[in-house]
Amino acid sequence: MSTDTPSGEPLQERVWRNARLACMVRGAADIGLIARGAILVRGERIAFAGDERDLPPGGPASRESIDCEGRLITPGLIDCHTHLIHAGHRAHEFEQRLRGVSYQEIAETGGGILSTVRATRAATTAQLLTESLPRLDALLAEGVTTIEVKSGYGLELGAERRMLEAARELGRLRPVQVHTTFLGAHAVPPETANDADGSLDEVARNMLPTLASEGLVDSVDGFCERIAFSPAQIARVFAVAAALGIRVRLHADQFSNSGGARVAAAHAALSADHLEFTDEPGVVALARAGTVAVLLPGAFYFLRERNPPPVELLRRHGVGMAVATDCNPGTSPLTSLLLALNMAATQFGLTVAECLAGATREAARALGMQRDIGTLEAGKYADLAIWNVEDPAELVYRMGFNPLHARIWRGR
Ligand code: DI6
Ligand code: FE
Repeated sequence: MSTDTPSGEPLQERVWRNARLACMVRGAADIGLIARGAILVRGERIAFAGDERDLPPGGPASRESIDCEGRLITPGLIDCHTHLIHAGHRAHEFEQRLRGVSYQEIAETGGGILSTVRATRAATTAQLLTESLPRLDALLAEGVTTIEVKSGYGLELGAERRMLEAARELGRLRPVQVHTTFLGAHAVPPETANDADGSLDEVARNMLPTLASEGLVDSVDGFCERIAFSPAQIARVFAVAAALGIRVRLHADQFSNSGGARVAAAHAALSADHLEFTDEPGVVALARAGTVAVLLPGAFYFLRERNPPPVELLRRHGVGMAVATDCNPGTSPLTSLLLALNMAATQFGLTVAECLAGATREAARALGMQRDIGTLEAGKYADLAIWNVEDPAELVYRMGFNPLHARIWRGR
């Protein structure tokens, strides 16, 4: 790793010392805790993370030292599944569901996703940013340093483009890494009525190649469900993504065992998300493909679901588990990743170590970004979250409390 800038100036060095480090390295015991650790950062990347006694000496006289006073440092948190960019809200549908109307009934009578599509299509990019920035700021306040943001409420080229451009703009307006995901296969748009295949043609043959050519697409997603698209229809979109060299992920088996996990695995998806109804063959397929299971307890909780994802099978077959907010106006209006971790523990039975890995190391893998983020290791970006907690378990245990002391993104 270079120690100088292109002009030959020594890179800025900072060391965070007198800290407990949750390194989150795969294979380490529990969370890889180092009791008295230090992190040396050179420029934007970690040069050393480990026991303070092993800290490389020397460095430029300008090396800045920060005494963490024994605080806990984790990798910056990663929210690997959000629909953060959208206009409007669906509080009225929330009240309908409290009166017993199901999510599926609302979707099948023109509400649900299509309600947010109408609001999002009517919004300018500036309006999308005005509505979305407060949600992003809430996540950043809890130590999130990388976020995935999906399209999927435009369902036509111009509006899908505005969503992805707004997502990219978030990363210019705030110190955060934004991973954009094209979700044109989210629902059948109103103008094509019930012609799912026709709308898929527009998604696969026009929207995806066009938006990918504009540099707006980091990965591709779809909603594989009876009220959305079939595995065969999803496979058509994924074939175009593969031809473009773009990785995929999938909303899979959320409300039924509709073959989502298997079609995700068959296309070497980075992640398969929700998975409440995935069966053991589906879990085995995910394990063989190295696909990460992204668990979304906010939607499970908010929809008052009763059938949790097969966590024990995922563990048994060695499928990595990430946890995310699924921040969206219909099934998970949640802007707290810490609360999502609490829900993953209380609703799905994940351990504290699994929850913390789920918002760091495994979330990085779900985004295909594990080379750069997700653990405290030399070579990774210096994305850090420094916490006022005595026990790391407090990060999962509390509900609605934010113990963040400081958030560091790319060393600053
Ligand atoms: N599953 C979900 O939970 C979200 N999208 C999806 O495919 C819900 C999106 C919405 O209801 O607005
Ligand atoms: Fe989602």
